[in-house]
Amino acid sequence: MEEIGKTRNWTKIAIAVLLLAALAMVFLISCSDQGEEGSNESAAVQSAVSGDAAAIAQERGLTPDDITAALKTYTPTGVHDEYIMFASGGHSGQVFVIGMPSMRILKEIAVFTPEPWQGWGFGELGTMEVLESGNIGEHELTWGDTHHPALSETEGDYDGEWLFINDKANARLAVIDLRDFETKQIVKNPIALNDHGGSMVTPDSEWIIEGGQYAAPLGWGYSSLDNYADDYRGMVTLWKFDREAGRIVPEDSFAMELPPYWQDLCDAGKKVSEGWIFCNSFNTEMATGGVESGEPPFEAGASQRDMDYMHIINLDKAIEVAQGGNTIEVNGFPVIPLDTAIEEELLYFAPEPKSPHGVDVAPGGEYMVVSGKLDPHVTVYSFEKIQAAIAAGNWETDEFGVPILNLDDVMEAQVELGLGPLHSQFDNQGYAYTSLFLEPSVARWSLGGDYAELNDDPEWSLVSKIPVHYNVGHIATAEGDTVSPDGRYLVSLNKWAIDRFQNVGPLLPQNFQLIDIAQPGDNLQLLYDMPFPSGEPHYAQIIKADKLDPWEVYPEVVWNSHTQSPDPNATLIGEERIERDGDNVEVFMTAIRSHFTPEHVEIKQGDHVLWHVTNVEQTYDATHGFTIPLYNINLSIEPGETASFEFDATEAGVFSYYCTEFCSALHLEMTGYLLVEPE
Ligand code: K7E
Ligand code: CUA
Repeated sequence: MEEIGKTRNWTKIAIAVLLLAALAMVFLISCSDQGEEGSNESAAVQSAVSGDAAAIAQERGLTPDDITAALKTYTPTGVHDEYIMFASGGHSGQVFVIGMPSMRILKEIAVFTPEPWQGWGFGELGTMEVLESGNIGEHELTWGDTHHPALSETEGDYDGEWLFINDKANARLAVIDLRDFETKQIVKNPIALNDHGGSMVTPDSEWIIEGGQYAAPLGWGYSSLDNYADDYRGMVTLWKFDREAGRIVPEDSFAMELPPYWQDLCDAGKKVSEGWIFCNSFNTEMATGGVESGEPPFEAGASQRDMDYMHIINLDKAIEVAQGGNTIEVNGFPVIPLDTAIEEELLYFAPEPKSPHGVDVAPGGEYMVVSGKLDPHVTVYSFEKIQAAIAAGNWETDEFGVPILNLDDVMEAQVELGLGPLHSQFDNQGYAYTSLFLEPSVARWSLGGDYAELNDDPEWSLVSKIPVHYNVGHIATAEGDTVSPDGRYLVSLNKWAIDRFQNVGPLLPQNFQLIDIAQPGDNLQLLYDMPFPSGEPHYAQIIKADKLDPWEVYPEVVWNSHTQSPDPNATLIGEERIERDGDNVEVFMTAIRSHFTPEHVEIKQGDHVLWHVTNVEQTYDATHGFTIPLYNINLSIEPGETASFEFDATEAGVFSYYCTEFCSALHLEMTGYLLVEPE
């Protein structure tokens, strides 16, 4: 039987190869007016396809599907990817930049965790300052649990300028400048110790949403779990982003107190629902755990009720209330109290089944999609119906007095998809995609309303499913959470890899799977498996590569990348010097292939040293590194950049500093002596 199957496969391969040969012929004919070179090349393509390709496919045991997948993803040398994916790095605390469809990792962006290649957190003053601003009091934090990257948007579409990401473990938010792919700011949430529902942006990135998760007394305080309903609270924080300055402005930001349900993910309304935000929640049971004392464990206690509450927040009105000063201060940060939120009609609930996860707003803003982890459906809410229900004033309230709209009044549809639905994304063909953790697979389903005319499938129906390997969390489609999704590709961010790769010991990589979603209907193709070896990424966003316009080198040979302006301590060639003022020594150094100037720095034990290095190169990719042994100093100085560090020369000795980037044939000679004379 197997043999017959194999023969059939080979027949299919032969057909696929013939098709390719035919394609090559068409290509050859269409190129025939391009002169001899073009036609030679085409002939070469044709013979490679018809001859070698079949032999290679046979030798490697490739199926016809494998061959098309390879053709759809293979990216020749020098060819750039069409899309760029920004993936959270999970507990690496970083962000990863990945080209698509090749799935090549292009960069790790250091965010919450020191990273030596970028000289992030190894003495360079700007990086130390950013990392230190994320500390909690005296407590130095050297990692993060990055969850949800958010690209900045203009009118609901990615604009390629900024990237935001949250640290779930410590409730922090970071701002990354996409001119140089560097983290510029970390802010610590003043009222919560951890978060989850961040970061999401409003359609013009004026506000960055950071929702909470595990309720606790606001302001990092203490209260016994016996006082849970009274003292514990949920929250959502709205950070004001100043695009001009490229910074979050904490003084203009605020939070809203919420009942101690566990707020989960949020999404900003867009188009028709712009000015509102939506957060799902779970543990409306207010379970407090305690399995060790005979209480139901959280997983059971927090899953008793059939419904939790989607939080519907009138953001525009909340901004007015906060700016009007109708707030209390918690840790010096303005918070709209829950009672005020209710009185001012800022907050409503809609029931959502059951232990929900994820809330995703459709491209036009008309619908909110919520998945119930323990319910086989996605529930779709209509913004229009929500508005009508609010206007009708027909509701009950929860024990805190928050209005709960009737599910029947606000629901547009429920679509049965399968087991363990989590997160949804959208495309340009009227489809939504939802990850099914337990199956594990990704479901394609059709939207209704105005989206129905974009495909031939019946509205609000399951269209297709594709298995993924294994245990999918988030999924990301190209620009799939904007007002104009591209479709084309979907990446399934799978938590478990199990047998997909060579065993590398009990700790396995995650598995990103690239799926072709370009064809409508029951037509999804798995293209590529990419092991992800650093932390557990949760979410990713995928942007069209041509929307990004980063610098090749810094704009001027004096650049401070933290202020994004000329550095007063920059040193040009001929200006190198060592200045001494008592025990304080200041070094002004240049770096250019293949030397540092000066090459001797002679100081005394006990000196305090402030040292600036300017890379005076303006050549693309001519980065120099700089390290001094023992003192834990390591910098990356990109073309045009000035980097500074300081240290106390407590140890006497001879320290060879050198360039850590292999920058030229004489890179090993790019060195110098730091001589610290004993006291
Ligand atoms: Cu579903 Cu943190 Cu977005 Cu993980 S969350 S999967
Ligand atoms: Cu500069 Cu090696």
